[in-house]
Amino acid sequence: MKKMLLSVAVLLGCVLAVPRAFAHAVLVSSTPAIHGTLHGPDVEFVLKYNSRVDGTRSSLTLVKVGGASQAVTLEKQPAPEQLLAHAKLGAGDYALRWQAVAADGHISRGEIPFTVK
Ligand SMILES: [Cu+2]
Repeated sequence: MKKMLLSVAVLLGCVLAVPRAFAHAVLVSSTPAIHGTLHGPDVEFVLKYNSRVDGTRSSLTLVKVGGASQAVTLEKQPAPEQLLAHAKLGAGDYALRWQAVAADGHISRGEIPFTVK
């Protein structure tokens, strides 16, 4: 309950403090899609948000299911609302954990489970 109140407060703070165009980042679409499949070994990650994200302060972590996790280096942003990275991956199940810093300074996080064939 306390945690829920806190997120409501954070959300409210965001809505009240900044114009709508600069709200914190919500993932709109991604490659891979959630529970999507990619063909390896060369894979591309593209994350699209509803608002600008700071590519220098955002981060991606790749977790192999039943294996290790590794940081993924973000490349030059193709657009202000997008994050881009590449990796070489063997077949298996993975999760891409993202942390995005929006223009209002708010951090949002999420996870994209996907499979490499
Ligand atoms: Cu925000």
